[in-house]
Amino acid sequence: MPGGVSSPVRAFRSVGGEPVVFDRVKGAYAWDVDGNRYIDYIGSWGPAICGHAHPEVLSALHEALDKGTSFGAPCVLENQLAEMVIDAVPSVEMVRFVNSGTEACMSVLRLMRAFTGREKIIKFEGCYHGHADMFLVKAGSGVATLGLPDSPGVPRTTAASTLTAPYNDLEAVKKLFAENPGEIAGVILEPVVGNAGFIPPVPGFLEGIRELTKENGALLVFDEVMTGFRISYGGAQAKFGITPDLTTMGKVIGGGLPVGAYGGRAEIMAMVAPAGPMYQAGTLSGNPLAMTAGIKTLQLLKQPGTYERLEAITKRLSDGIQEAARSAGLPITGGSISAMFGFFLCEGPVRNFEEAKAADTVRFGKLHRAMLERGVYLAPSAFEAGFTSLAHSDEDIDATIAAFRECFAAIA
Ligand code: KE4
Repeated sequence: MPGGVSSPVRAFRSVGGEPVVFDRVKGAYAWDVDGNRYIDYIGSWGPAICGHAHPEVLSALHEALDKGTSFGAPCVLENQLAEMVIDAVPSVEMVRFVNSGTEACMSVLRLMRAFTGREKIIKFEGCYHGHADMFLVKAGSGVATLGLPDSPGVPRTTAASTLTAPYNDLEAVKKLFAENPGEIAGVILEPVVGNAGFIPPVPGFLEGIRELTKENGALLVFDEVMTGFRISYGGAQAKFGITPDLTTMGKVIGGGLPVGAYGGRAEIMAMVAPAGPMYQAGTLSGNPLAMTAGIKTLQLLKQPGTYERLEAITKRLSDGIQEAARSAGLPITGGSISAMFGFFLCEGPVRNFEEAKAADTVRFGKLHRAMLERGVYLAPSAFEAGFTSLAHSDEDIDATIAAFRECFAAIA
């Protein structure tokens, strides 16, 4: 397997050392094949928001398994999850399930172009929308982690239709619209960036993008693959009160099984085959196991007090990390929103990917290894966000902050 992994960021290339090989996960913890336990702040990159291998998710899956693993035909479970997503996410009146966030973003891009008849899109430097060709232009996540100049294999003509701007820079977006009148199908962005490290929108940015897309007859897509059902039950769009035209989702809605989804205004989604002419399909889309895990996960998240708990433990962790670095005399900037957090080892502020690149990635590598040795598993990249779950206890947070204190002192 190239690099010994099924996904590049797992290879620890940017933090050094050999990746940890997992044997099992449960709640807030992961165990490697040598039996070492880690407090896990990746949570499978987002899906494990209720904690890994939640007993109610597992028992629902055990029950579903006896009825088969894949139908390749409509099943009630798809409609049940679809209704939950439609009820929860303000922009979604109609939804299509796929099998990954990449597939969701790739499909929504085709839909944007089909609906507007325009070809160009705007994305933001450092944002990651999966690995489809047109998004591998100044992308984040593993592309940024590995310092890849975008990616070979992406046709120049494809990349030429992808315009980019710095995150949080409304003037740059305004300029792109002025330079490409009537040609831009839409703008896609992470409403809270998690793939260039954790970068929240500055006040007015999301509202400004919403206005600019409306003024220019372009669509607004929130890529909520990471923020969906994590920033709030209705995603970042509910938290910030900005309604896009289309939304992509993944991770949490699959409860740990492969699921992606795209949805939005019914008049736009009605273009998707077989209701309309825009083709998109998938053998395992809507399969009963993934739907079951998603339904149970969303039912657990809908319980009262969920997001208050997630907000509280994550803010305490983030504040603890900041305080630990500062008391070791190290520059740090960062923060948290709901169950997502991050930090950069530099003075800050960090409002876009260019500023994120000022972070001390060598020192981050030392920190990552030192934390691993203390049983804390952080994303193996300075350009990823961290994730908490309902399974992280107050003791886990205390132990993590203590480990950060020791490690920052050791690497100062
Ligand atoms: P997947 O194809 O990996 O399911 O989703 C792609 C994607 C799309 N949009 C956003 C905002 C995302 O964060 C992602 C995937 N996130 C990365 C973590 N930064 C997945 C981890 C990996 O690539 O191994």
